[in-house]
Amino acid sequence: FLPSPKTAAIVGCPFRGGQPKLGVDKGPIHLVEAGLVSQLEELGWKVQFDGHHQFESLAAESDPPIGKLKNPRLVSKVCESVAQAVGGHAKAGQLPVTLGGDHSLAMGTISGTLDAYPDACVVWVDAHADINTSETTDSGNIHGMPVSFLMGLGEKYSEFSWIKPALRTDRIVYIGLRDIDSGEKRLLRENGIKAFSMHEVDRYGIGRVVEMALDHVNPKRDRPVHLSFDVDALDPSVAPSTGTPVRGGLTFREGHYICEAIHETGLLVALDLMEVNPSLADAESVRQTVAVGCSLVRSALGETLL
Ligand code: HAR
Ligand code: MN
Ligand code: MN
Ligand code: MN
Repeated sequence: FLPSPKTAAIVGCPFRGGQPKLGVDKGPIHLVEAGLVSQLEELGWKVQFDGHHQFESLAAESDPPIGKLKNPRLVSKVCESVAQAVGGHAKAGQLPVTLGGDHSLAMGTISGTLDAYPDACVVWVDAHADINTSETTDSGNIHGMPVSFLMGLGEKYSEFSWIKPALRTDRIVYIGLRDIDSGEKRLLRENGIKAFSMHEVDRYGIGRVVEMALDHVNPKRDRPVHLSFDVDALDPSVAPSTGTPVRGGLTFREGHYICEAIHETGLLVALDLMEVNPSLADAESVRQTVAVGCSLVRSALGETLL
């Protein structure tokens, strides 16, 4: 799908409004400072990076909760601007690499991808399903809800009316899940959404899981793929610096294998790397998490072991 020279556009999104913890807005800064741009250039990519996006001007004067939704106006405006950035890069034939920031940003990134590639499918790698609606959420944190907004599940709010419910329930597949709220389990079941939890990773191994995941969303291997990777999919021993770590996660290799296998399809058109929080855990854990983040992006963009 991408013309050569292959160009990646780094979309740095220092944003934390979809959840309450400080620091996740610093994730993209650390990833770029660790040398991500030159690492991708060494893989042969042209890399466009015109600085991190600035969202301050989008802050609403007052942003009280709407129902249970926290920071709704800010999250909506930020994601709308991210959708335009990602969609613009994708339409220009570039591969947007969005660095978060919290995972509410995926409302923007996936909207942008589907605007440029309406038949794209999504591989969502995460400990969490992020499919709560404003009705099912306990926390009110919108980073736990982007998938429901993209699908048009749950109540509609005029503040989010820019989002087209463009994501079909059969065009997303999850890998790595292990912390799903009961309301989310029901939404997954009722909508027939395919998910490979850590149980399936244990049972089948990551190789077969990725193959089965792609068989579900992309049986003929002809649809563009958007990979949305929440770093908390990895085990906390591998990626400790993240806001909602959950034990029992993907190993270093399992995480990288997913990225490598998706690269091998030749179908990747957009990538998110989300929820790196350099304010959580000690300096060595932060260094380790940022390094793993960079290395996942390199794998998705073609770095091989041999
Ligand atoms: N399910 C919980 C909620 O909705 C927690 C999910 C948020 N954590 C994430 N997203 N990092 O993947 O609040
Ligand atoms: Mn840009
Ligand atoms: Mn997530
Ligand atoms: Mn998560």
